Amino acid sequence: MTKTKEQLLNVLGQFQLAEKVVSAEPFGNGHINDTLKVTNEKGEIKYVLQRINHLIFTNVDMLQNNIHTVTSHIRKKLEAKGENDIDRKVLTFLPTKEGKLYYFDGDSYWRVCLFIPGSKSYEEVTPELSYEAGKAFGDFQSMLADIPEGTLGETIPNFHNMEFRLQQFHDAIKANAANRLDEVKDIVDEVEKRAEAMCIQERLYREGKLKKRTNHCDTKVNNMMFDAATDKVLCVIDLDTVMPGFVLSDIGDFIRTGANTGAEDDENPDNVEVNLEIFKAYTRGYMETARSFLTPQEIKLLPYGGRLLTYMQTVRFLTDYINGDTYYKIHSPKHNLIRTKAQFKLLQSLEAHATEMDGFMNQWL
Ligand code: GN1
Ligand code: MG
Repeated sequence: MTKTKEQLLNVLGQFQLAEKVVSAEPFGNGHINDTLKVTNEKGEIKYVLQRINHLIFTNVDMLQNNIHTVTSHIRKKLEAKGENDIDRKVLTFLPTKEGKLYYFDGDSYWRVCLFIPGSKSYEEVTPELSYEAGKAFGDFQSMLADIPEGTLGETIPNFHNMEFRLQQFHDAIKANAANRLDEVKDIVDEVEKRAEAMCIQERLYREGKLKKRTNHCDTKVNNMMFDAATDKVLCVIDLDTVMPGFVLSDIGDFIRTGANTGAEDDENPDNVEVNLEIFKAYTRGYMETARSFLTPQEIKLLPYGGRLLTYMQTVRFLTDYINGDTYYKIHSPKHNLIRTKAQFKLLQSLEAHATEMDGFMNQWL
């Protein structure tokens, strides 16, 4: 339900804000939650207001508790390192006047965090930004590596579990709810061909050869804030999917989103190729900060992570198309199919460069 300005200001009035705010306007371009920038009377952005998509994040209590645990943990680490400017290096969520981590207005769940002054975000990646992003996401994982098992919940159960995503895909095919199966037959076959090879992590986990770690699980370049003056990463944002899972998520999703010469939903698959410079720069940065906790087996698998997450996203977009577009926000009737084809083209390009990308890891083995 769209909210009027008065309703939004009323929601904001429920939180412990330090200053008067006058407007809340759409901000960024996430596919899941609604994000608004909140300005004061001088027109300065002071806060970020988000309406949580509770059809997707069904356990809002768990979600907000996870985020509270993660941000407090990082804050303590930064304090212990003697860092300054900590409010710009970790998100600060504001409690409601009743001291809760979110506000429920009868139909929507809301939360507010401080906007980080002097920061900017990027939608496009250069090798320099990619290296900085790799260091930052590796550092993020490394700071969270000592959160005891069982502390964080899975805010979306089995979020990056490939076997589970294939199960959902097969359920969608069986139901054929939108009658679209004929149209996507060829790409369904391509997905099936690769299914077994893409479930390595789940198998290794069952055999006790791979452990779960705390991952960000949405490592797009636009999920970090850069210092506008220095282009160094200040802070990792979009913490909804920080949860226990398999380690390849956080390199894989960056390769998928950052190391693509085209767009995630490029209408012309010819535009879509892997950009190896971006991959190498991210990997170098990531290895600088993540090496200390990675096992040799995980290091070896990192480029496979790019193939896996691209395959997973192909499966997720295709499943949503087959289901009749019930999950992702779409901007045109065939948007999910266009996304599927663009992701599949990226997967083919990653497969064509697999030997070179896998070989790049030898320097750390
Ligand atoms: C969603 O919210 P956003 O747009 O950053 C999705 C990711 C997908 C991505 C595809 C909770 O992320 O998993 O990779 O779209 N988030 C959720 O662009 O499903
Ligand atoms: Mg996001």
